[in-house]
Amino acid sequence: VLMENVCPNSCGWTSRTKRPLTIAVEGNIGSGKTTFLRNFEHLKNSTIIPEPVARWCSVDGRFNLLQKMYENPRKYSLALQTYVQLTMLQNHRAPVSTDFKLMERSLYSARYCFVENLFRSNLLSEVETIILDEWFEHLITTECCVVDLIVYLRTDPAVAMDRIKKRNRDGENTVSMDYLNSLHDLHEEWFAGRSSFPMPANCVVLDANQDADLVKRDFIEYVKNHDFGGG
Ligand code: DCP
Repeated sequence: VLMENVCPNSCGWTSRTKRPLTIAVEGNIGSGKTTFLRNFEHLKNSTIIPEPVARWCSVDGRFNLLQKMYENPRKYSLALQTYVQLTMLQNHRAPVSTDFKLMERSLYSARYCFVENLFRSNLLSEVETIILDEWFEHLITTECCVVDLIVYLRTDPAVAMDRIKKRNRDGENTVSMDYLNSLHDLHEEWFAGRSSFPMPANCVVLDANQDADLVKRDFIEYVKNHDFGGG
């Protein structure tokens, strides 16, 4: 009897189920990921996975963990990154019935950009980083965490800062230029293949300093020149 190759995480995919083509949208805080994803909401063959940030702001309906982390990063960075990893995993695992699945961020940028940045700035200790990393390495061995394409919305940190100020999210008033610059550098090194972290998928880099319409135009141009199947 042939055993069906069921995902050990019982996420609903089997070797007989077609995995959706999964696209993760990455970029600094304020690079316009949410706005970019809104462009595809009307497509019948695509599912947009809502960003988990709302959950980070309301853990158990009571704790704004994102705000707590910005107020006291030494105390709350591990808690936030643990929760980010859980909610991202849930997004990777979320089964969809469409050909395409578009996610805001992924487990990969959480580890390679955010956790790395907190570690380098001594806001996560070495042992905390090792534990997050062991979880991460374990999680990405499963098929549900496979990403096919990463869209990098590249922005100057100053442009990202302007957008963050305009939207005025609770807690983010303490985001500094230094913080944005270091996150930017980590994204840049990763996408340029200059970091020690691997790129888990093909990637496309878009100039996201531009207006949202032009970013969308550039992406559509990229898609036209590449075969993604499904139309
Ligand atoms: N964040 C974090 N650790 C992570 C991921 C995000 O501390 N691993 C924080 C940074 C922001 C908030 O969570 O304060 C949301 O960041 P995102 O970049 O994921 O989402 P944005 O809403 O800022 O994206 P955009 O403006 O591009 O739509």
